[in-house]
Amino acid sequence: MFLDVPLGTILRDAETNEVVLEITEHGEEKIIVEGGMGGRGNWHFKSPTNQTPRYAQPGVEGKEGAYILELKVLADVGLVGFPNAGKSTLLSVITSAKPKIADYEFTTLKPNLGIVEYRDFKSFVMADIPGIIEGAAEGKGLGHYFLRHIERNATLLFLIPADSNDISKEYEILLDELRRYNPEMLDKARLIAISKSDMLDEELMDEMRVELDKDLKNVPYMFISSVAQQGLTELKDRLWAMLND
Ligand SMILES: Nc1nc2c(ncn2[C@@H]2O[C@H](COP(=O)(O)OP(=O)(O)OP(=O)(O)O)[C@@H](O)[C@H]2O)c(=O)[nH]1
Ligand SMILES: [Mg+2]
Repeated sequence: MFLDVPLGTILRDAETNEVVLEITEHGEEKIIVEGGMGGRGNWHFKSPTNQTPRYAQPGVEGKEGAYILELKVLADVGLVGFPNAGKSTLLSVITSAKPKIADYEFTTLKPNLGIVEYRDFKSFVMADIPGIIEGAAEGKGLGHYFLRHIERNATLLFLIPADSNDISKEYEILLDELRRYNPEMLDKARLIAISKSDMLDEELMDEMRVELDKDLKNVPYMFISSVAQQGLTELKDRLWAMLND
């Protein structure tokens, strides 16, 4: 029997709970329990001197086993942004999570998790946390309380709205708050998504690119819109690539 499983599936022995194997490559095939072998009937043993042999060879029994298939989440993404940046909206569009969304700050008061279902059964978890503001280190806004929820994430996705007065400054403030919380947060891979880009036209985007290339230096950024569903596939591709780097 063949069983198709998603990448990242691990197989545990149901009795010992030990991990027996893990599917780490696309298209990988593993034999879990070997099937039996057919026997040989008596006509196999027919010979000139024995036309009606009474001897036959029995087959070999197949093996049996009980296993548990478990999907190991390979890695995940934490969303970082000011209140109202569109974090929960993004989560609601690329996962089946249904977080509260509203046009005011601090809509999200507790973290939300969603699974981004990705092509070929790939998936990763995305965490949406309350917005961070300047001075969070001193306890402003919801402070640093929720940063621990993204402390273990492999990758950080910074969400900065297209109508921000100064995108690179907003990014620096967020980065500084993370640094003050725990300098190790800066060791994580980062991507900036400029949200609500449906408010921009191509010309404006081109102008912004010139500025952003200069100010953001080597931090990768891209334009997305959750509402207009723009750039979301590319976003998932890039996050996936970062997670697997
Ligand atoms: N035009 C436009 N508006 C958006 C987009 N994404 C979100 N918004 C709007 O931005 C507002 C805030 O969205 P939320 O997703 O609640 O923002 P948030 O970052 O989760 O906010 P907090 O939970 O308060 O930190 C809502 O009015 C959304 O409808 C987008 O792609 N385009
Ligand atoms: Mg929110």
